[in-house]
Amino acid sequence: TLSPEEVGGAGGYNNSKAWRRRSCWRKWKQLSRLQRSVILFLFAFLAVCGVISYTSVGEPWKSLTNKSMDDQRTDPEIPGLKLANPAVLPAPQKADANLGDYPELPPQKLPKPPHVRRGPSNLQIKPPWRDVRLKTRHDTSRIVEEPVQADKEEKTEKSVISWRGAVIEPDQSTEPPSSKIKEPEKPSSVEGEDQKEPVPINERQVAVIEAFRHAWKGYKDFAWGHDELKPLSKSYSEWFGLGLTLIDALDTMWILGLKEEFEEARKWVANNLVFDKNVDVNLFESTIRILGGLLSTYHLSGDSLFLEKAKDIGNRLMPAFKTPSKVPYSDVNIGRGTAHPPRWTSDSTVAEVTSIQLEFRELSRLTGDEKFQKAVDEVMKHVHTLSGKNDGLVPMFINTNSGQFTHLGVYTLGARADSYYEYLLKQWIQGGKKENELLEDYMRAIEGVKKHLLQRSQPKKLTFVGELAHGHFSAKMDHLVCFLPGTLALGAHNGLTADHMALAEALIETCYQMYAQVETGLSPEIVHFNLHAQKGHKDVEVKPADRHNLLRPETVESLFYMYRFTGDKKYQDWGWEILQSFNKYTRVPTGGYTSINNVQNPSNPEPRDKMESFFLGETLKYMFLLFSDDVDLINLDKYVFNTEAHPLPIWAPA
Ligand code: DMJ
Repeated sequence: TLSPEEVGGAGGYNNSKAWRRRSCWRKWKQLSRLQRSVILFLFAFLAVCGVISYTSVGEPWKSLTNKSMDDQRTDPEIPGLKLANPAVLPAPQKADANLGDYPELPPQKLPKPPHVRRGPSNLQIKPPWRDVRLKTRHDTSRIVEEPVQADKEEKTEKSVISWRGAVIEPDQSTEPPSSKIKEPEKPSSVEGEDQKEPVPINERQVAVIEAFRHAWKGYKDFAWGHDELKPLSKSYSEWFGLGLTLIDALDTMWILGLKEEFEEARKWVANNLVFDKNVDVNLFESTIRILGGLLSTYHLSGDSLFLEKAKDIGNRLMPAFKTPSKVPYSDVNIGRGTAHPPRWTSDSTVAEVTSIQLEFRELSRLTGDEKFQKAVDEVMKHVHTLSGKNDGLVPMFINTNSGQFTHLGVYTLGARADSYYEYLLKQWIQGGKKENELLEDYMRAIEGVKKHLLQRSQPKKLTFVGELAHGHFSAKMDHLVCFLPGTLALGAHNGLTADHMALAEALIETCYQMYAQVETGLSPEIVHFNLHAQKGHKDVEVKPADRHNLLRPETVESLFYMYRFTGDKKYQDWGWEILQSFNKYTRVPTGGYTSINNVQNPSNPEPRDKMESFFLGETLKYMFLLFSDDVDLINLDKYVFNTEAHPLPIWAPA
């Protein structure tokens, strides 16, 4: 018999339902009593099972969900750690709010392939080289006064620019990529930033551009393609023979908007930068300057040339990790693929083996090749477990055979240990604030600094970080330690305790005084602080062997962070004073700047005839950023600077 649907009559759907109901009922009545009872019993049984499974399986499922949420919590249980949430500082906080909450985001525009985006004509981070005029700080106070407006701005920005960036995928983890990432990652430049009006640059930034151009002129005229300029003898020096200054300066040129200079330097990289050379390089220095410089330039420019070069040098540095302990050797022959410690020891420097992680981890993320990250993560995990620390403070040396610290008992935040502390925090930030061991070590170390190394000088009661040698405190502080206020402020901005910010404020004042109390207005390499008030004595004493200045960046670096996070103009003014002093005592008329031997003698500061690559890579870059009022000019919620001032993307929000 055909059903009504098959006949296709009008109202077939309803008819068919009635027809089905009727035929079911007929069939049911045809069943025996026993058959009907069995069927009813089965139905009842299934219903009871359903109720049981809801009550006994449903709840554990719920608690399982809660548990995994707990597991994902990033709040570490670290003594003394109070994660302030939201972060303790006013400026720029918008990226931290509701980080995971983007369900309604429209699909992100995919970044264009790197080769399409290459070149300053398509700057992702807009260079402010047009329209030079003074402008007041685009400030947080206005945002505070107009919360509604600020909220509106935030929402607009969220929907236009994913905070995660066009490239930084939400599922990026801190695990080595392994098979997860097959395709190379794209550069981090944020699409939406192209649409933003750049903040015009101000007079001080123009002065930095002028200083950079002057330095670059010297390098171009007398040292092109070589490692360092010798501006007085109008020649150059080689360290690795890899165009160190040129590579270190690439991203600075990009940020300063020097497109002609950048293009010319790019050509040199394309045609002349060859790593297949029988030359010994220092693993740390070539990682932070060359690998770091190439990676950040790749991110800013989107030019795959820089990634190719980064891969090449990264691979050539890998033999350094072939040691009995996997703690890397200090030196690698990048042509031969062999590595070795310095001639006189099998020790490596602690700061050197623990300050290459940001770069190698990023190289893994970009290439999809886990070996880089695995090698450097292993070092950190190993150091995390080592004995010989003093309340989180580490000795300066580590043996590549045994993997143990050596020369125990000496603790400093200066040379040979400095960037260990910096990279604990910065790796934690880079990885999306998930790797608790790093944070734990960082927090412990800062407590160790407070307990063992902090003192106040006389007469001005400047807070400084001294050194500890076998239980004896020394009031000696390297200029290198002046990275610390910036790092502390960065930690506080990322939600760590407010007293880190208070300490940062005290220490940056001290670092400034290391310039202000000296005759040339430039800091010596090392100072000794007076612990006892003596008539006519300043806080800062300088020994003859320590009175040189190498054009180092650390104080300017910290001034940059302090200004970004507080908006206090005094930090810009201090930086401006320092730039004047560099111009007065280190500028060489024929081009370039020189390190000097005597910061205490304004009539003859004794030029050393050397411009370090970090003057262009770091000092002038941080100056430019310090004077900028544009928080999006290398936004600190999107980028983390390596220890050579090369910005690398933060992988994922916390
Ligand atoms: C740079 O190479 C880096 O900042 C490093 O961490 C310390 N020394 C110089 C600058 O002073």
